Amino acid sequence: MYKNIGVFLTFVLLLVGLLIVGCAQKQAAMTTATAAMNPTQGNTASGTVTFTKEENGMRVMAHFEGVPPGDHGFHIHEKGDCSAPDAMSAGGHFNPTGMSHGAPDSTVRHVGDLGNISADSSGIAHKEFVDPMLTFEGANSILGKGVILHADPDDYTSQPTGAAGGRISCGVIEAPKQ
Ligand SMILES: [Cu+2]
Ligand SMILES: [Zn+2]
Repeated sequence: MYKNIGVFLTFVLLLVGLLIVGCAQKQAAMTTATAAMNPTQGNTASGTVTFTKEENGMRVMAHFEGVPPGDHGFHIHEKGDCSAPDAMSAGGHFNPTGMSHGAPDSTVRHVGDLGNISADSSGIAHKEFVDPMLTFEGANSILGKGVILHADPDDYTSQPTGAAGGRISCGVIEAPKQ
């Protein structure tokens, strides 16, 4: 009898161990996601935005072409839906914490407020930075959300959008296919 309990306990411990290893592998796999950005109707801005989890936040690498020269508001929006010709289907700024709109380096901001991206005279826009608020887990998870590049600069002040104007490019944040 005593011997059987020993065997049983060993078996249970083995199962628990396997579960822990399995969960850890799932967590480790979720370190990167990508949004393929397509122009909205009447626009030409296309590109790729890659999100990579780091110790102090999320590294964001954005690359666009076909962008009118100058600054353009750049946000994560609440819906991963680019189906409308003007991308209004992506909804408002991603704001799970119920804050006001602001600059990316402000403590008062939407989680989705990623500031501006500047395009050069040939229409190329590139920006790489680490954002402390973005995550792939919990209520603040950006997975499945939309990414929008706007026609105008984000002034970091006007509510609730930063007065960034129309939406010239839209994409959905997706985990890589396994
Ligand atoms: Cu926006
Ligand atoms: Zn905002």
